[in-house]
Amino acid sequence: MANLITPPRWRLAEQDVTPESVFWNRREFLRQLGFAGVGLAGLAGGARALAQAPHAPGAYPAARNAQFNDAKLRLSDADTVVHYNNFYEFTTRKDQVHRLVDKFQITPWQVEIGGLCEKPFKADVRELSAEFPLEERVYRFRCVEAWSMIVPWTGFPLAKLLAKVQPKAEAKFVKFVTAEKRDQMPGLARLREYPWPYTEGLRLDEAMNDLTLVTTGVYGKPLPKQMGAPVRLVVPWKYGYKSIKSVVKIELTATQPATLWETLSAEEYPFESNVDPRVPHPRWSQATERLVDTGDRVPTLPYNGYGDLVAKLYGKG
Ligand SMILES: Nc1nc2c(c(=O)[nH]1)N[C@H]1C(S)=C(S)[C@@H](COP(=O)(O)O)O[C@H]1N2
Ligand SMILES: [Mo]
Repeated sequence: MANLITPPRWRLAEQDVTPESVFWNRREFLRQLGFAGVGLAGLAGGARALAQAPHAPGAYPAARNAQFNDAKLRLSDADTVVHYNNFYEFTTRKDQVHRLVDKFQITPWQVEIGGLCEKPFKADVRELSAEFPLEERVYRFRCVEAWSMIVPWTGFPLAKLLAKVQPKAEAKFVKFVTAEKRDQMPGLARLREYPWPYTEGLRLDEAMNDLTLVTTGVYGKPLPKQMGAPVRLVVPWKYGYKSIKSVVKIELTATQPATLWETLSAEEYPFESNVDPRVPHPRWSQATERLVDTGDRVPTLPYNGYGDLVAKLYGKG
């Protein structure tokens, strides 16, 4: 099971500076918007409105919501974060994901929201998120492999999207599914035994919690492909694998959905997966974590530091 069962490697192969235009796939965004060869300064009229849409460069940076950086966390270095990725659909090598995403097509991108709800719909991701104002939130992010980072995400609460589709009373869980594009994701064929597509799930009350963020950007820009463009989830009190990337489907269900990692190893990657320093992974301690950019080792916090907002979901606090 490759990296998730291998001791993490702290030395990054690639610390060198990459031009912004490369690591943010900026040219790609412009091409998708039909602005290839046109400078942003040249946009006018209707084009300007489009540039305000959540997936356009003009929508960024969104205003920071100060409520979600009360600890005044120091942001992790952006260049390190965008080149250190887990995205097994491409490769298990964290420093190589960004090199393998060129062929990954993120426009057009339909997202389907259905299952046990009154108003299911399917829409392009830009329409879907256009009605929800974007905000920036600084969250701690803790991978089960015991590395962590502090990231300014841009997005909107999943609760708003769920309110729009109106979950039925029978809905108790939310299932999320990543795109499965065989021709564009070389990792799918290499990890043949994995139960693709990548799926994740939350209880409905977890999904409705204000912290759970539908995420379209990072560091004040649209998400780069290696970080789960055009839309991913961020669930900061749970281990990183719950924060599923490049989502195409969201489904309300009555029963707990199977997830990729739980299917592979329920003992190591259970459905709930709240960050908990007292519960070791079967093969390593979860008491501390290593910040990806500085290499500093720091204590891991219960619920990754979000107990005041989520412990109540588990009958604690
Ligand atoms: N579809 C998909 N989503 C995924 C993963 C993946 O392999 N595929 N990896 C998960 C894991 S283990 C982590 S730690 C985070 C990493 O997100 P980042 O690369 O943006 O830091 O994405 C999560 N979401
Ligand atoms: Mo992870």
